[in-house]
Amino acid sequence: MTRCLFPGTIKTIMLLHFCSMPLPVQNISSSCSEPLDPQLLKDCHPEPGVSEAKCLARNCCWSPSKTPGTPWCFENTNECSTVAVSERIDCYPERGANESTCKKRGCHWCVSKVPNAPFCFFSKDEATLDCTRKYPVLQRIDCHPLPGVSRETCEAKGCMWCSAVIPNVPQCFFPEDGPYGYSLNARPEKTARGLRVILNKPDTISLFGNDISPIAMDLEFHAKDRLRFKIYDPNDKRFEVPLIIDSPSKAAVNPDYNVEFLNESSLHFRIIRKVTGTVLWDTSLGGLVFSSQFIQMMTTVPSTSIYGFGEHEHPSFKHDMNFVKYGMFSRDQPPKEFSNLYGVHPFYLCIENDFNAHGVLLLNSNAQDITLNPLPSLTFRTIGGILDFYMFFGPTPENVVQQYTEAIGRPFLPPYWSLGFHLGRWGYNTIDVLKNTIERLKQYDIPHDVQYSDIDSMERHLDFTYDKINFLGLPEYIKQLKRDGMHFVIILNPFLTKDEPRGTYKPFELGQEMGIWVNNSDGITPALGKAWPPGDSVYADFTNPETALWWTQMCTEFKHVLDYDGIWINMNEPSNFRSGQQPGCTRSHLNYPPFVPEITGGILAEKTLCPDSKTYLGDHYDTHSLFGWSQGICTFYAYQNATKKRAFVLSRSTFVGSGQYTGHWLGDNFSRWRDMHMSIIGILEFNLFGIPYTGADICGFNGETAYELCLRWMQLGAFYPFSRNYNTYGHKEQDPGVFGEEFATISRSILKIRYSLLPYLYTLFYYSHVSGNTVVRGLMHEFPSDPQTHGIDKAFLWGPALMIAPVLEEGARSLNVYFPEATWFTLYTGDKIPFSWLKKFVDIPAPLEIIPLFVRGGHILPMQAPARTTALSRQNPFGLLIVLDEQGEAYGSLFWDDGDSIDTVEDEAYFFVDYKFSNKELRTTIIKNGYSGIANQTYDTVEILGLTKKPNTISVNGKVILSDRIQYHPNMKVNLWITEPLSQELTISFS
Ligand code: MIG
Repeated sequence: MTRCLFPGTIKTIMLLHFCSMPLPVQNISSSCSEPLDPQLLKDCHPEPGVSEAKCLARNCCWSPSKTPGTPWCFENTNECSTVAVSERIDCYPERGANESTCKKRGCHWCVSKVPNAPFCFFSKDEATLDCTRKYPVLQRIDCHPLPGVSRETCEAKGCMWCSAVIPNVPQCFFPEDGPYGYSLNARPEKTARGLRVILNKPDTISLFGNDISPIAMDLEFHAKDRLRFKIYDPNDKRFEVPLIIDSPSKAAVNPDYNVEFLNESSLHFRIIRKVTGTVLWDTSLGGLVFSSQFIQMMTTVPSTSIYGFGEHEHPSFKHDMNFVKYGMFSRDQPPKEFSNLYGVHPFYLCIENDFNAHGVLLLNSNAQDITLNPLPSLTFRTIGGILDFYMFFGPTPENVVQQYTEAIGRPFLPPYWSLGFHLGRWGYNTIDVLKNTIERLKQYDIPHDVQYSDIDSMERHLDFTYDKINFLGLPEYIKQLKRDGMHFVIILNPFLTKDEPRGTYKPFELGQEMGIWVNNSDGITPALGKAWPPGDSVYADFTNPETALWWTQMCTEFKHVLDYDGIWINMNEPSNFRSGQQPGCTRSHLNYPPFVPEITGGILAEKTLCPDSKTYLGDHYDTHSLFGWSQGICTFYAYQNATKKRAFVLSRSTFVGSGQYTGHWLGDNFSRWRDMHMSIIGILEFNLFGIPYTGADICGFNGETAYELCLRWMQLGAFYPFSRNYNTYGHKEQDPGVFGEEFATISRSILKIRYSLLPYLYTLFYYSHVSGNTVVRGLMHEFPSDPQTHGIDKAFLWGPALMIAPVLEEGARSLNVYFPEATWFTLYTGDKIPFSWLKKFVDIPAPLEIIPLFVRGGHILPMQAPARTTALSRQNPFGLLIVLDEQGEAYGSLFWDDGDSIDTVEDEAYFFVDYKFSNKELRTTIIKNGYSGIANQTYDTVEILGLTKKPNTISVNGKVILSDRIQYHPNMKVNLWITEPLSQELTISFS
C-alpha cells in the first residue's frame, strides 16, 4: 500500500514523486537472487567502468563476487520488467500509485531499488507511439478477439491499433467514433411486460461475419426486485436454455429500478437503482456484437466488489478486476487457476459503493468467457444462444441470493443423514479394506454416517454392477451398515460400454433399444467415446425424456442389488478420454467456430464429444454444459422413484438451477495447503450459485496428504456443508482413523462439535430450501457495509451466527482473525471478544487441536447431543445456545422433521419453533407441529452467553430451578440442565 507522509501538501514536486512509490514493505532484493551456477549469470555491463549505480540504472542486479569471471552486474531474470530504469517514463507522477491503480492506467508496474525510479511507467518506446494516453486502455473494446493480432491484421479490419503490455488488454480496438454497434430504429416501445427496442446494425465493421440485424431487446419488469433483458433475433429462433423462469404477464409496478436510453444512434442504456441513483448497468462503452457465433456485450459496474462466475478456482473470493478473463464451458478439469472447470454459472454478485448489492445472471449455456476490467467493467462473450440477462436488486447480498434462487429454483432439502460425516476413496480395491477402514473409525468412536465406494467396486467399471470377486458380499455388508444407522452412496457414470457380449449387459441393451444416446452429427448413430468401461462407450442423453424412463428403471432395479441411499453422478461434463468421438471432429463451423472463448486448450471437443453431436434438445454445441444439470434432474426423480425417500444426489457438473436437485463437491483437488483456502472460496461461490450443499474432498483428492495438513483439513471440513474425506487411487489411506490416537481424538472432537450443531445447520438448509438463503456465507454477506469484510475469504459463517476461522498454514499455532462489528464469543469457552478487537485483525491462539470458532450475539442456536451417527444423535436431547447481543436479545428457530421423507415442507409434515430472548426471558413459540416424532424429544441443556449480571433466580415455566441444575462461570456464561418437552412452549426467566 502506498503511504504518504504529507497528504494534501505540495511541499515539493519531489515529494509527490516520492509518494507514488510504496515504502519498501516487500523484499525487493529477493528478486535478484543468484542462480546456483554463476555461469548462468548474464553480464549486464560488459564494458569497463561498472558501478552499483550504473548497474542498477540498467535494471540489473549488483552483487560483487570473489569468484573470478563472475559478473558483478548481471541481468535479473526474475525482474518484473525488462524496461531499464533509464527507459522508464513515469505514468503516475501523482500520489496513490500501487499495482492496481497503475495497471488501471494501462502502465507497467515494477518495483525497483533504484532511487527515484518510477514504479509505474511506460517505456520510451511506448511513449513515442503516444497512443496509450490517447486511447486509455479502459475504454478499449476488442476489435480482434482472435490470437495472432498485429497492426496489419488489425488495421485491415478498420480498427485502431495501440500496443499494450498487460495481458487481456486489447491492442486492436474499435475506433472512437462509431457507428459500429447497433442503432435503435425507433424509440423504445411499451409492451405488457415492459419495453421493447429493435436494433439495426449499419453495415460497418464485422468481427466474424454473419452479424444478425435487426435484433430485438425485450426488457421485462418481472418484479420489484427482478428485471430481465433479453437480446435475441426476432426473426429466427436461436438456442435458449430450457430453464423455466416464470415471466409474469404484466410489468411490475413501481419497481426498484429505472431504465434509461441515452442515445438513439447506439444501444446505450442504463439500469439505475432508484433509491440511490446508482448506475448498475451501463452500456455506453459500446461493444455490442450479435453475430451467429460471436455475441458480446460490455457494461460498466458500480464497484469492484464483484463475486461469483464459475466454475473456476478463483484465487480470491472478491475478484481481481485487472483484465482477468475466465472461460465457462463444462470440462473434466481438476481445479487449476484460470481453467474452466466442471460446471457453468454465469452469475455474479456486486456490492455497490454504498453497500447495496445486486446480482446478474447471463442465462446462456454456450462456451463463453467473462473479462473483469478495472474501469470497472465486464465483458461478456459467448458463441451461441442469446443474451438473456436477469438482474436481482437485493438490496442485501442475502436478498440477492434469495431472489436469484427464486428465479432458478430453490435448493433441495438434504436428508438429515447427509449432514453427517462422509468417507470414501477410489481404490479400496477389496471389500476387506473397506470394512477395515469403517471398523477403525468405529473403534475410535469417530462420527461416520455415510460411506462411498468408487468405480473400483464395479465389475470392469460397468455402471449398475459390483465386483462379485473383490467385493464379494457387498450387498449384505451395505445392509449391515444400514442396520448400524449408516448410509451408503454409489457412483454412476454417464457412459456405458457397447462392447459387452450380447445379452449380458442390460443397461446398454435397453438404452440402445430405446435410442437414448447422444448421437453423431447425423442424428442417428451413437457417438462413441472412450471412458472407464472396456471397449467404446455411448453417452446417455439426459435431455431426452425417454432417458429419464430408462435411468429410473436402471436405478430402481439396481436398488434391489445394492441397497444404496445416495447416487453420486460423476464425469458428467460429459467426460471422454479422447478429444471428440471417433473418428474425430470434422472441420465444421460448430466443431471449429471462428472464435473460441478462453477455455483451456482452446478446443471445444477437448475431453468431451464433438460440438456437432446431437442431443434431444439440440446441438451438443449448445447443450454441452447442460449435461450434468439434465442428468441431475433425471437422477433426482429416478432416486425418489427407486427409494421412495428424499433424494441425495451429488453431481460433479452443474449449471444454473442444479441446486434444486443436486449437491456438488469441488472436484479432484490436491492435498495441498492452498487447496484448503481455495475450497473456502469454492464453497462461498456455490452458495451464491444456489448450491449450498457443497464441500471439497477433505485432506485432498490428488497427491499424498500429510498428517498436519489432513488434521487441519478435518477441522475445516467439519464445517463444509458437505463434509467428506476422499482420496484417489494409489495413494495412502487418509481416513481419520488411520493416523493414530491423537489424530483420531482431534477428529472425533471436531466432528462431535459439528454433530451437536446439526439442528442449526439443518434449519439453515430449511431456510435455503424455502427462502433461498445461503447456508455458508462470507463475512461480507452479513456485514456488507464494512469494506474490510469484502476481501475476507479465509474465514466464513454458518448462517448469520457462527464464524469459522480455520488454520490454513503448516506449522501455524495462531491465526489472524477479523471481527466485524458485532458481539462475539468464543464458542469453546464463552469468553466475550473485547470491544477493542472489533473491526480489527487480531491474533488468536490456534493450537493443533483447535479450530477457532466464534458465535455472534443476537442468535439462538438449536443443538443436540452428538453421537456416532445421525440416526443415534437424532434420538438425543436438544440444547439451546443463547448468545445475547448488546441489547440482551437473541433470536433463532428450529426446523425438524423425520429427516428423509419426500416433500415434508410442502406436506407440512414438520415441526417448527421460534426462539426469542428479550427482557431477560426466553420464549419459544411453536409455529408448526406437523411431525409426530417430536413427541418424545426434550431439551436438556441451555447455555447462555452475554448476561451482564448474575441472575438471582432462574425459572422454567414459572418454577424456580434448583441451584444444582445451574452452573455459573466467571465469564458470565451460565449453563442449565432441564428436562422439558420440545412439543410444549417454554419460558425461561433470568431475574
Ligand atoms: O477419472 O471415479 O472426480 O472423485 O474418485 C477419474 C474415479 C474418475 C473422478 C472423480 C473422482 C473419482 C474418480 N473419477
